[in-house]
Amino acid sequence: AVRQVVMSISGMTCAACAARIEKAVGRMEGVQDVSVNLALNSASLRLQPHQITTEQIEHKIGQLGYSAQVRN
Ligand code: 9UX
Repeated sequence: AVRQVVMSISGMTCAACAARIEKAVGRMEGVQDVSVNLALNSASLRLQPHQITTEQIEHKIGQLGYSAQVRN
């Protein structure tokens, strides 16, 4: 099964910020696809729920110096 998730991200100020997040999150086990939209302050992800949690992704983005939370 695949879970489609949208996250709100704060703290991005340039295109390289979005690229950093895409690269780091895209390397995580269980992330099938990630696309970060700088203008919308959001990320769209496809996850394998048995391999990764949204909390792990939020934590990773936090380590990079941004803040992320799942958008409901
Ligand atoms: Mo450019 Mo985005 O230095 O932090 S990567 S502002």
